[in-house]
Amino acid sequence: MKRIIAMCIALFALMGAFISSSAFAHGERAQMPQLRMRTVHWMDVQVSTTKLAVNELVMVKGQFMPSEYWPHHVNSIEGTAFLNIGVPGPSFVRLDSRVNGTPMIRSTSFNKGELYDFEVKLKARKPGRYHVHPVINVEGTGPIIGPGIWVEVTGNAADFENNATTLLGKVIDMETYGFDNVKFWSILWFAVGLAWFAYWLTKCPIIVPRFKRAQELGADADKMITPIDRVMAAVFLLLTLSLIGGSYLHAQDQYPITTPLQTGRVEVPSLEREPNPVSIKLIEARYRIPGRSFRLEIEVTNRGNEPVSIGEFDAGSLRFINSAVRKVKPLDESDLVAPDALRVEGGPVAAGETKRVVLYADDAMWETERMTTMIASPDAVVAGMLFFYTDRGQRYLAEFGGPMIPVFR
Ligand SMILES: [Cu+2]
Repeated sequence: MKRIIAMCIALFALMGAFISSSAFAHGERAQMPQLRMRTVHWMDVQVSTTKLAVNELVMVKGQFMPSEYWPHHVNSIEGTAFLNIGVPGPSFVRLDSRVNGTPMIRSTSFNKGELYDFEVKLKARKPGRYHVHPVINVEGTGPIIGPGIWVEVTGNAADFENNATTLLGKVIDMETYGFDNVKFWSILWFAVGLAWFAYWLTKCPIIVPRFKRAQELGADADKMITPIDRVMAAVFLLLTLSLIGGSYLHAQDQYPITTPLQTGRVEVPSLEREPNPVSIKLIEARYRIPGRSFRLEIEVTNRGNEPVSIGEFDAGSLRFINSAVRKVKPLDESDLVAPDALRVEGGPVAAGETKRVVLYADDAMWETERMTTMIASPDAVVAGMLFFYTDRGQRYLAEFGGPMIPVFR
């Protein structure tokens, strides 16, 4: 017996440890590596401030590119998609969100391989420390989560203000608007239902004995319903119908102008961008498990008139930086950037040149961010983004994708 109790205690302690350690993350690591690598590439995600008070604003900005290697078994972003923010609970309100300058109040669709600028304006609602992520919700697929940045909100939740002006010029408080009405109708219908239930509870017999009696009476079971029961039923019916009809007329009278909830879609226009002179072809991708090392062999073609060097390799929101080309500092302790983890063999690619380049992205992040489960997938296709830089700092993006071969020794 004592042993069983001890085992139970140990089990609960283990569960507690598991729950408390997983409470810090919120799903970014749980998503399959293939989904993280082959859905949306996020770039330059930043926040305008990491510390603000309740009622103050923060902008979340950056770029994203839907992958050309979007998995076939997952609904495409070219269907229906919606730009959102992932934070725990209603800790912010979204005042505005835009993609390529177009308001994102409604759903849209995005093209694979196209680069988009996004920005979301948030107002702090509750004090706390939040990991703020941009998110694209894709119909039939779910949320595709971008990199998170810690934002701290100070102040008092009671001071939060969120007023809006209706199309008729009335200023309303969004925190409480219509809440009394919701309370009133919820309580009223609950009371009506309860009264109907209570009436039948006064009848004898009730529930199972009544059911048995009805079985016994067979075709004559209707005789159990008395004339008073019928009168009460009519009263309840009349009361319900007149409440619905009367409140409908009252609402029509009080709010003569209403608009339905808007569900139409919006189109996002493409932006004019400088032509990209860099193109790449994947020769081979290998992931060596013992070394947590991703080896990529590619053929780079540079059609521009300046040499380009590879400065960054991104896969599934993990960033591996070639410190010889650029210096990057992590934004905070959870920023998934390895400032010196990308080794490039083959050097810069000269103007007009086509050459083979081998990259090594070696870091424990593959393991800690649970990307290594990519070897367990029946569809071992990976994708990622390479950042090429000219000497004057101009950046060109090139996506790679294809099968990955695991190396176990
Ligand atoms: Cu997070």
